[in-house]
Amino acid sequence: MTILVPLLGDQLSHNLASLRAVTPASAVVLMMEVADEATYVPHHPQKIALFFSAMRHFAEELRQAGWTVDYVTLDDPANTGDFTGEVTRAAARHGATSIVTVKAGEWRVLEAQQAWPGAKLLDDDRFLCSIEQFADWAAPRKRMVMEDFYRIMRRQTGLLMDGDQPVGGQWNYDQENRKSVPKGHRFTPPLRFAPDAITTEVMALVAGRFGNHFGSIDGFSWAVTREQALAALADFITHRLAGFGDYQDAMVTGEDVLNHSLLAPALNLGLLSPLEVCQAAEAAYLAGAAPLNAVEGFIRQILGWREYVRGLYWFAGPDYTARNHLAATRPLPALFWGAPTDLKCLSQAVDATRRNAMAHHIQRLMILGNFAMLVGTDPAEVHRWYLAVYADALEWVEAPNVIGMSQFADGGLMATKPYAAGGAYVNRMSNHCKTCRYDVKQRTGPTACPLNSLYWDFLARHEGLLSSNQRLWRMYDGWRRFAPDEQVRIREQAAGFLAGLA
Ligand code: FAD
Ligand code: DLZ
Repeated sequence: MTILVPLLGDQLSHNLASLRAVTPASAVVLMMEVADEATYVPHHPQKIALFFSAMRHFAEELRQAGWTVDYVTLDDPANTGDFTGEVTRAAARHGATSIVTVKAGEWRVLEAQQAWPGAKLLDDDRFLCSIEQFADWAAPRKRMVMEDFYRIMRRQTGLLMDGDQPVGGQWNYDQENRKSVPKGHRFTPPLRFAPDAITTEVMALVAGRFGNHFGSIDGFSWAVTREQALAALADFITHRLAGFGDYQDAMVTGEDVLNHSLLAPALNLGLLSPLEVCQAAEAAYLAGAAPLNAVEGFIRQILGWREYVRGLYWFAGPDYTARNHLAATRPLPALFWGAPTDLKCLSQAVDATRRNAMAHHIQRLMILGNFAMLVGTDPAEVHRWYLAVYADALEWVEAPNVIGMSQFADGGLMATKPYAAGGAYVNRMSNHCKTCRYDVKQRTGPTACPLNSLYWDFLARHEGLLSSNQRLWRMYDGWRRFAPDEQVRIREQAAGFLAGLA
């Protein structure tokens, strides 16, 4: 009697529910590199290499722990190229009498799993809030406010709690977390991992098969094992957590990481658990090694945002990625795939994405997402781009952030207003404008920062839909204060830029 245990690339956790449900003596663990997963969007080569290398390392660890692992490599001539084909082949190969697997993290793959004959699908219990708990919380609400959810999670886990009250007397210290970076400030670089023999082999495979995808394979230095991920966590806690809050929303020319943790890929692959990461940050606070604004801000990202977007993804249903509240239809501008742009903020964010398969949160939200929304890009195209280019991109976490938070395509399910900004915001939060060819103070004219006219044009274009939003009142008041001929000039300026984009 053999039980087949298919284990997916983002299920690399030794305490996975399916591994707990069977014994090494009765089961064969199936891991599969399949072309479908590498190409359903054109993933960044570093992302594919990260998944394949981490999967191969995890398979070795399982074998050392006594499991029988059937690992199908991408270049296996018999590889069918998709999960269902490989599960069918493996079931026959091993004479499997049943299939036990953990539910996939996205609708597309879950639907495939549901068609595997007789498969027992187990809940993925590596999150702090179950899908059912989130739905119970969300269903009766008119608005799903993340901050309300976060407080429940703080009480549930006891993280940064003093009895029933938040440590320090406040739930949220965000107002202390918007500092700009002083000139000459030096950030401690993150711990990187040189490719070992397994990673090197995978990088060659990926370069050969997917070298035409956007992104550079050179410089790959991601953690590919739990041991490395724990080292990256310890390094972040020791060297960068203390400054995480202060410069959380800052952007600096030539600085890819600042004080961000770079832990999202390890968390999303399952190499780290969200609770252990939060507990490590809390311990640093309790030991006096990091201030409360930093630790609370960091824990909120994981305990709050990460759990919230996962709950929202499943609550919103499989058609969430097709939402298009603002009826935007423009194809994704070529600059997202590396075509030259004179906008310094955009070129910095796209170049970091190309080199690292990574950009930090404010680049994703307020530079790339903001630009895509202002120019009226089809949100489905924006969604596919983000899913392709980031090492941490899995649909359950990417889609709410893109469709909901950054494109306002869900009509306000997630965000209370569109995250729209002109050049003034970028100038306040970064030093990019100082070396940009455009003048951030100008709205019109040949050297005016395009973000300014695009911002006002966006508001004007969507006045019917957005002007009743209380949180946009001040912006629309600003727009109406322009003289009519200035409004015309601004919109002509935006139209000129948009015509150039097309
Ligand atoms: P840090 O800044 O160090 O934050 C710590 C951790 O908090 C992250 O590792 C992550 O696990 C979690 N986190 C922070 N913000 C969020 C958030 N908004 N939603 C969920 N978790 C969060 N995150 C992904 O993991 N995968 C994605 O595909 C993804 N796509 C995004 C797309 C857009 C448009 C935006 C605005 C955000 C997206 N995020 C995504 C959230 C966030 O930008 C990344 O988690 C973060 O940049 C990863 O870098 P880091 O590990 O250094 O994060
Ligand atoms: C992202 C990814 C890639 C590129 N390749 C594979 C793969 O070949 N095999 C695999 O098991 N997982 C891969 N993944 C991660 C999956 O896309 C992810 O597990 C599903 O999206 C889960 O829903």
